[in-house]
Amino acid sequence: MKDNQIAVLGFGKTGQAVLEFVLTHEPGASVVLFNDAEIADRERQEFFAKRGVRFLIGAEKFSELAACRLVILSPGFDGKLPRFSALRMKGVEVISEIEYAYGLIQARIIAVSGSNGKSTTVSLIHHVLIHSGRKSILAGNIGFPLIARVGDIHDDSIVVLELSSFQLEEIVDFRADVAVLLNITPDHMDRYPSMAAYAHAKYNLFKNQRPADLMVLNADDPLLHDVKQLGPGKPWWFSSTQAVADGAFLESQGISLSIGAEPERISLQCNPLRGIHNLENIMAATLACRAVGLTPAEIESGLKSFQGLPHRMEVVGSVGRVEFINDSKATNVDAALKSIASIEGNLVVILGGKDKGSDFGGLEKSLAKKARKILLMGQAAPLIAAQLSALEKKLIHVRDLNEAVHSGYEILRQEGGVVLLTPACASFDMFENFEHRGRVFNQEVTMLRGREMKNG
Ligand code: UMA
Repeated sequence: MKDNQIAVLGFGKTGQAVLEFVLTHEPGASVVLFNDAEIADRERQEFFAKRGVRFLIGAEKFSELAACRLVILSPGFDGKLPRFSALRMKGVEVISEIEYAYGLIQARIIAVSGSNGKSTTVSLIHHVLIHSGRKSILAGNIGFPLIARVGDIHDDSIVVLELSSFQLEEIVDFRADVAVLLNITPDHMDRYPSMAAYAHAKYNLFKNQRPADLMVLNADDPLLHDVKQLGPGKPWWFSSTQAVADGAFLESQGISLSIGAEPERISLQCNPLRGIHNLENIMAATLACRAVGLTPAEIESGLKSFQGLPHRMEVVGSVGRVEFINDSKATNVDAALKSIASIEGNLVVILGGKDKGSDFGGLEKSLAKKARKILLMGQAAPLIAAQLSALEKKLIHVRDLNEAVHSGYEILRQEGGVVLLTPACASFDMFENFEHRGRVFNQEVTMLRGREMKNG
């Protein structure tokens, strides 16, 4: 890239990791950073500007990218938009961060996608691999850009990569030895014109696989049945409802595996994760670990010591008889449905945030059956209220998480029960991200507990 111009798009986690990489590894290139919005973090901007990065801020500066040889996209950028076709027409190479980083590594890759459960599944796989002494590198949508981990990856490493549909849209050569697709349910309908377009982005996970590679697929998801359309890899299935050949299924407090000559079994007696959806994640993780050579005993031992992740059905604690659960990562309707289904007894649900073009009517049946009250907050609150108008008597509008935590507590303090934060929305209307929203929820619960203890 000597004497050429490289553009990095986006000044978030990904863009900054790509900047670090190109500044170190492409010393002869001139580097520009493009961002549509103003950059809030002036200190970081200054840090990179001092190292020679030229900043192009604002959509009107996009045309200047035509002078670049290479443009590297952060996942938030939609590469299908006409402004990118125009760049490509001018001969500029436009690639995603994942594709750029993939070109630099040789190790085996386990890639995981799906509308829900990705982060839990990659964390499980990574945990079990490390527990059994393998060199696992965790990266991707879970929060660690792949490019930032390239220097740590050796030929004998196993890269465990969480991929979102955004990251899969721009796949050209990327190939995973083991590709896991957990489920496809509506999400990001503000970015895709249809469910078919969203599913198609997910199917890219398989497109470069070879016949010896593995596809790990949910047998209960009709959008994953047409294996021939998905790719040439060998399918292994998992199911929480039926026995499957070539895969994993549930059987008396454990997982049965039917992938070799002899059936195998993994006990789930010490499973720390709630809900059927997590059993699916565990089965998918088990198959991925089996695919890279771990024994059932190694997998069982690793699973036992997995702690779960923050902001995913995280039990924050109890105040009196009220338990608070933080599922801030449930940013779509399907994820919220699964969380609600996994809780028994009195329930108050906190919904709302930034809408992504969702159909909240999908929650009606489950909420009618299980929720005592539904607390609505954020930008999407009026829309959710309109779509759940049949449940009007259960709906309460709250200003913020502080009010939600206090109202939930007051509603349940006599009889006891669970207050569940499962927003079914993105967080960006009120918070930096879902982690920030989850942390605020946890803090509010801690403060409430302190106040109640003081009051005796
Ligand atoms: N930006 C523009 N124009 C655009 C889009 C974004 O200028 O059209 C700028 C923003 O102003 C900002 C930067 O780009 O400065 C943000 O880039 P980004 O949206 O790609 O976010 P990153 O911080 O790089 O984080 C991304 C993923 N975010 C998204 O896909 C939206 C993170 O996933 C991921 O952890 C990280 O890369 C590391 O791989 C988060 C996410 O919400 C968790 N993912 C979605 C999901 O899970 O549903 C897909």
